[in-house]
Amino acid sequence: MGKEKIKICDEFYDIMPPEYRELVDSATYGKEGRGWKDVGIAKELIEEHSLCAGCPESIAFRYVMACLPNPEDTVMVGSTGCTSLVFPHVAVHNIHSLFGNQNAVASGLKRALAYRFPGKVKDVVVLAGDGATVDIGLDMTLQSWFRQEKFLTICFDNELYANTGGQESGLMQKGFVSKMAPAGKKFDKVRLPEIAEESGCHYVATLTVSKPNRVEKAIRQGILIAREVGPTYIQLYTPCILEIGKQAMEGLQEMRDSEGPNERFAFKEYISEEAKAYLASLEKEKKPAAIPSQA
Ligand SMILES: Cc1ncc(C[n+]2csc(CCOP(=O)(O)OP(=O)(O)O)c2C)c(N)n1
Ligand code: SF4
Repeated sequence: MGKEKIKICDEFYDIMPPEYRELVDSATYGKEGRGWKDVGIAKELIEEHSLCAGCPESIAFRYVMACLPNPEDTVMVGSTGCTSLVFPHVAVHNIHSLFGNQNAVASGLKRALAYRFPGKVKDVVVLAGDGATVDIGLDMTLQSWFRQEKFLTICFDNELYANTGGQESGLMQKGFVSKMAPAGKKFDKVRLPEIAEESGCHYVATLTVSKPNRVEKAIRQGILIAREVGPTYIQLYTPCILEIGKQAMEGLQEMRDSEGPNERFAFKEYISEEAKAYLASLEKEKKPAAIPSQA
């Protein structure tokens, strides 16, 4: 949604619903310097959602939306799961793909956009749960990285299949017992960030969504590097508070507890040499889409 696309003509301005006028007047799209700080102010950054109350996926989604460097020319590709409940509320072009197929769909889409709009920046961002990314969609995820497809893959890692009641996923912790996996997970959490690095991703980050500055920087870097260099991957811990038995207000603390230096979501970042050189060139040119400096 761009400001030009939602502009209200002067003749109708006074009869438009106040909510719509507010949406248009306070829209951040097209503005320089937009970012996570706009969450809670701008309606297009997901005012309402149909996730469980307090689900960390909702704030993660808002940060992603607020941090897209080029929202009007971005297409998001989603997959079935709790994440897909938010897409109907998202003011960005988006495609719902068959469960697990998201990276295959994004590959074709990115190539088609490059062909159809030569010389224009069109970003593609995949956003899916761990079941879709690591289990059922792993083949499509890996093959897109092997082919060096130029888009960012974001995994909302809640360490299980939340939307279907809590089945075991490859990203579940060893020993964890969920409603639909009563025997407990028998092996360690699959190390997808390491696999992403070995599979040709040029930027890989693992983090929770407890620190918005850090999330913003990761999302921007992931998109800019994917645009020019090659595939990128971000794994965000968005705990399913329902499955781990937490209250709506306890998601943030759960993320803080899981990101200590020796915890499984300690902040980790990998940047390939090619991507480092590209980021340095952006910094030198001081491009408007530059990355925020605070980590
Ligand atoms: C092809 C296909 N297989 C299976 C399903 C059933 N299904 C719907 S949501 C879901 C789990 C999603 O888990 P995950 O990707 O981890 O996302 P979450 O709900 O945890 O955010 C499954 C297996 C489906 N809809 N389509
Ligand atoms: S089931 Fe879990 S992941 Fe899904 S919306 Fe509820 S809290 Fe969030």
